[in-house]
Amino acid sequence: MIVFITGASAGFGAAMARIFVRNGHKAILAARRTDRIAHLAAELGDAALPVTLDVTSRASIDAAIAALPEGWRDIDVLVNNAGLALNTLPAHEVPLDDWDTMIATNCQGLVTMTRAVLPGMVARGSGLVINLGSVAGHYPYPGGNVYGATKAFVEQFTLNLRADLVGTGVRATNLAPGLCGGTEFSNVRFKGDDAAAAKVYEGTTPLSAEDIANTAYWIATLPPHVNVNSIELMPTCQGFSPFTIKRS
Ligand code: NDP
Ligand code: 8X3
Repeated sequence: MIVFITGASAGFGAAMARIFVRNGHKAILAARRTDRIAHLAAELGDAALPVTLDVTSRASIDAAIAALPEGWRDIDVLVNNAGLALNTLPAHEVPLDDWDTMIATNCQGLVTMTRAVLPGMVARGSGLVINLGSVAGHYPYPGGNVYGATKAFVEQFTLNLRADLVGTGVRATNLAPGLCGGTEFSNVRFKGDDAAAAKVYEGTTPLSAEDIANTAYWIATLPPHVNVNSIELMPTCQGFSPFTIKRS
């Protein structure tokens, strides 16, 4: 299989690249930080191809796809993993730029990548798009505002892809993890405040990037007649909140 992974420079994406390559597949490692994907490609050898890519730029996506060398163009699996949360401030205080960046990356970037890769899959009569959703797209929490909304978008877009793709042989999955540690996610969300990021995981055994990579690998290696529409994972230590009731 040829697997195109966005956000392969860290976290889930890097872990996915490792598991696919170690199991004999080829991985295209896409992200903005060229040095990070080059380093990972050096670790993984000839079966990994680093591609500098900013998913928020349609020109960057088009150029990256057009420049894929012979032997790397027939993408079997697209993992739309690049994404981020910024901030946990309430809706009336959070900088609008943070919302714009999340929408540009998690929604606009994801659909643009999908639109670029999908025609080839449909023409070949096979393929799989795995989109990284989140529990934040299923359950609201304070400060989740636009981040959660982008992930709800990801899930509905994935289901609507399924509606369009029935009969084409192309599959689509929304992969929605809960609390997951050991990635840069919270450092990005708290804008480099490592203490605040670490606090998120204090006293927990969160999911790991390897848990998510193993799940993506399992989805991708199911028989072609099986489509996982949506799958949600949480660490055992995570649960649900009761409704908030503000009493006077
Ligand atoms: P990380 O911050 O560790 O990795 C995010 C990746 O996205 C990086 O490789 C980053 O690469 C890439 N990225 C960000 N913006 C862009 C962009 N504009 N263009 C290309 N690549 C970009 O996060 P995780 O691995 O934890 O998260 C991966 C995905 O999973 C995200 O979509 C996240 O929302 C989702 N998720 C995470 C959870 C968690 O708790 N960790 C739980 C549920 C879902 P670079 O900066 O080099 O471009
Ligand atoms: C990441 C999980 O709970 O931090 O998508 O929103 S959470």
